[in-house]
Amino acid sequence: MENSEIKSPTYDISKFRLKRILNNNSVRKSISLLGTFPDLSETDEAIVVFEKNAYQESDISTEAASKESPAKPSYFSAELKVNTEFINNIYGSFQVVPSLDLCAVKSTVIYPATDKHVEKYSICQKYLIRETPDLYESTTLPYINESQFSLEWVYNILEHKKETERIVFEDKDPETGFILLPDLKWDGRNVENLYLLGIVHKHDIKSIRDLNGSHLPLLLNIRQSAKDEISKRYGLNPNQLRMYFHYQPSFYHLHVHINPIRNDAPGIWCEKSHMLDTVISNLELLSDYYQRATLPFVVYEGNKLLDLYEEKLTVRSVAAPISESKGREEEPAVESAVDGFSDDDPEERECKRIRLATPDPKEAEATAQVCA
Ligand code: M7G
Repeated sequence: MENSEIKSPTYDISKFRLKRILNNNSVRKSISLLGTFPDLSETDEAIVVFEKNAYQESDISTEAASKESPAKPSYFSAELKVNTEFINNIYGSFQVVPSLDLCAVKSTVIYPATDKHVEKYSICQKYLIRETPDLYESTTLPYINESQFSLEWVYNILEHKKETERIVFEDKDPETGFILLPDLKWDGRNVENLYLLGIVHKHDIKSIRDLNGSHLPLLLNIRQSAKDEISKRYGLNPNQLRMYFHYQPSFYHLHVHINPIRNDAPGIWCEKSHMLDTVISNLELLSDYYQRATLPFVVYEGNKLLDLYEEKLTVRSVAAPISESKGREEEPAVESAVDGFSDDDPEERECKRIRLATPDPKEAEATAQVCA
């Protein structure tokens, strides 16, 4: 929320009115919706995200309850409603509806949602930018300073105004301290898909780009203290944890993402994540590594930063049509790189480009690439 006056709006999720679907992810079993809460405002837009929860092992328990282990909700109970689709020989297909306790859907609401939120939750074309230190100073930094998500929720956590009861661990040292707590994305039920955030107390580190050798005590403290606490509290082996930063992050106040490596959490792709271990090692080798390095990052269609980069680099446009093999070279180029899409609607086209042309050799040297 851009408006710092807005503290905690109240809404009734059941009164949500859908305008359009922003993203329907069948792999993650999540759907992001844009709409309004008409009882509050006809104009303020809201985003509602529904995500089916992962299974907990206790959900499928078949053990009878005892004094030591009282009954927990399980699929295999008298409450299970079973609709048989077919049984053919040794194969059976069913739709089952478990007890109410097991039907919960994790829901996130952002209200009022800004255009930036709509962009973030929409499915869109993505591009890879290779950001040199100069490009960071001239293009990314001014953009971040002028247009970024509010950090109000972060300061609310650090100042113990919100989510206080969710804090898992805190080190209050102003230089090396941090707060460890569940990420908004974690359902909080299942250690299998545990997702914690380590938010630093220091206020002047926007992202890994600002990190230097003087921050090593902070980073080493986060690595050790978070591992110790997670091992103690959740029984997870510290060597099974993935600890990483995003570049670019959505929120420019340094925070570490932590989840188990056996779980493919959202946002762990190599084009977005920088392992805490690697960051520490880079800084140990070279104190100003992140002021000298070229850092790649992904930018989405619709983001103003992409337009700013487009003014300097060739990001969207590509020089030549696809030439799939040498044997096909005599075939006429049916489509130019820009026109090579069947959608007539230019807006649709922006978001649906699925073919990549081979860049001109000179362009291959350019500091931006188009990615699938
Ligand atoms: P990021 O790398 O800045 O952006 O991470 P990303 O969303 O592209 O990953 C910010 C992290 O903060 C994300 O994992 C969010 O799910 C999480 N997050 C965002 N908000 C608004 C909240 C919040 O209010 N509370 C908590 N606990 N986590 C949040």
